[in-house]
Formats: sequence, structure tokens, C-alpha cells
Amino acid sequence: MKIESITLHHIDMPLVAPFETSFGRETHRPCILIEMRADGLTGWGECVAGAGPWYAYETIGTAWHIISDFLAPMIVGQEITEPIGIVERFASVRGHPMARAAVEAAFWDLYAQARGVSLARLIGATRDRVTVGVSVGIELTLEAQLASIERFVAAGYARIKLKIKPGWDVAVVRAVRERWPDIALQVDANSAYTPDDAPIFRELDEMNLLLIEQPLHHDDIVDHARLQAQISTPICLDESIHSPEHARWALDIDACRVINIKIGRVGGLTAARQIHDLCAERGVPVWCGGMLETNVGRAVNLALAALPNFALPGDISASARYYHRDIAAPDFVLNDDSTITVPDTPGTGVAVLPERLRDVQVREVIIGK
Ligand code: OSB
Ligand code: MG
Repeated sequence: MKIESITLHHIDMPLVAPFETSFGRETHRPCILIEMRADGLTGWGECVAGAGPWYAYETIGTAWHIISDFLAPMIVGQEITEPIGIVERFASVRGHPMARAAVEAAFWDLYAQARGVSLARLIGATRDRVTVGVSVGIELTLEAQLASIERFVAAGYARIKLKIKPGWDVAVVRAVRERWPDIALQVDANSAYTPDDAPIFRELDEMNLLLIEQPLHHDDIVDHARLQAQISTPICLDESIHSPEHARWALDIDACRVINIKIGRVGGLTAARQIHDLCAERGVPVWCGGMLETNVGRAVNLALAALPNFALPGDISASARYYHRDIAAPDFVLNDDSTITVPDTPGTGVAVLPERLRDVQVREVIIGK
């Protein structure tokens, strides 16, 4: 396929409800959509870099710069036959995984469309529905927190992930456990703690959690290994795993017993599959994380989460949990068994709606003709 053009769309999506983590409260989700044209087809990819450098160093601004000034010019006008051709061309770029992943995703969509198969089938999916949970943001009071969880439980989510931060941890988790003694529950600290907080994790260790996600520094594996040795609840790494190499290093020193795979954080679908395969070989379960994606990114997450070693529920909730009007259709809905159906039409299985895109677009640039 000869890549004719790449268009970057910077959009800003109002969230259905504010989403708060240990690094802040967000009411809007900006993102960059990549529109790639080749052979009369159009592929779409979503860049999950945020408004500011809080979850990761990448932002909308850095991703815009890296994609428009470096990545797009490397491939526009080029004949590229396989997704690995994109990965190889980008191999000289250090860092900026979310920028690389977005462009690679648009190519995967094109590639699957050209073959007339769904992305899920193309990458080796073994199921047509994936089990999902919901990542619940921090609320201003315990009462409001319990009420928000209640709404998600009532909506049918069988696994709840609570965001925790210093001062909002043991007591909250205890209250949730008392109210829902048997629900599948896990927590995510987004790197808000230090090794001195080990006593907090020993208390959480008594609360029958599926896992504790990224308790310590966002680039650490050594302190996580020390903490894992003190608790029996599996530590799950999110922020610390930027590539298949990071995954291997972390597993080699027992820094975690579960990995949250996010396509953007690890630099693309190819790398995400490699981490999945490595973890499968080592008997380590993985699950698919989320970045409050639009339906464009969510469709790719669903394809990935349909691989066999995605053994734990993903942070892939129904479209309505995030946005009133998504920029792509169809919306994803939650089935009765806390699953979401994996698209089975060619490509990612979602179509961008031009008029909705126009309503939320901030800027656009075209590279190529
Ligand atoms: O740490 O998993 C995280 C959202 C933005 C940044 C980081 C994280 C999250 C989530 C949301 O937890 C998961 C979702 O998309 O539903
Ligand atoms: Mg996380």
C-alpha cells in the first residue's frame, strides 16, 4: 500500500462526568485522531496523549510535533506492505510511544480493511466478547464514591477499579468491601506512593483485591519488586512498562505479577502483542488498560483484549460511560455478562462521523496530498 496522506485532527471531547485520579481531575479529553489514506481506503488511529504531562510525558502538543514533523514524513509516499514496515521505520525514534502507536493503529485499520477481515481476527483473537470492568474516578466524598460505584454495579459491571491516593485509600477500600463483600475489586494508585508507604499496602493486602496497580514511582521496577516481596496481592504495573523490554525486565525481577497493557503506552499494537506473548510464556496474566478513548481507540483495545492471555477484565467500558456523542459509530454497549462484543467487520469496525468530528475539532493538518 502506498501511503498517500496523513491528516492529524486535534479534537476535544467533553466527558460525561469528571474523571479524577491521583494526578488530577479531568472534565474533557483532548486527543489526536490520525486519518491515513492509501489505495482508496481510509484508516483511523487514536493518540492517547493527554492535555498535560501527568500520566506520561507525552501531551497533545508533543504528539502533534512528533507525528507531523517526523513520523508522518517518514512514511507518506512510501510503499508499506505490513504493519512491521511501520514499526521498522519508526525504530530510530526514541520514546514518544503514544505518537508512534497512533500512526501504527491507523495503518492496522487500513491493512485489515484491505484484506477484508476484522482487526481482531487478523491479530489472532480467540474470543468474540471480552470481559470488562470499570475504572471509577475519585469522588469528593465517601458518600459520592459509594454512589458512583453503585451506579456502575447497577449498570452491570462485574469488576470495579478504584483510584486511590494518599489519604484516600484504606478507609475507602474498606467501606467498598463492606458494601460489596464479593465484588471483583482492584485499586490503581497511578504512582502516588513511596516505599515508606509499605504499611498501607500491607493493609490493602488483607482486602481481597485482584491486584494493586502502579503503587510506586512511574519509572520504577526495583522498589516495586521489594514491595511485591512483602505482599501476596499481585502488583500490576501500568506506567512503568513502556516496551516489551521493560516487561521482560520487570518479570525477571518479580516487580509485578500482572501487566496492564495499553497500546499507546507501549508504542503500538505490535509491541502490545509481543508483551502479551511474553507474559503468556511466563504464565503471567495481562489485561487491557484504557485511556478514556473514543470509539476509535476502544475498537482496537477490544481486538487486543480478545487475545487468549487477556485473562483479567479490561478497563474497556461502554461508550456511554465516557461520551454522550462519540465521534465514531457504532457505540459499544455492555452485555448482560459484563462483556463487550468485539467488532467483526473489516478493519477496526468503527466509522468516524464527519459532522461529529467537525463539532469537536480544534485544529487539523494534512501531510501529503
Ligand atoms: O491509570 O489506568 C490508568 C485513564 C487515564 C490515564 C490513566 C488511567 C486511566 C484509567 C481509565 O484508569 C480507564 C478507562 O479508559 O476506562
Ligand atoms: Mg493505571
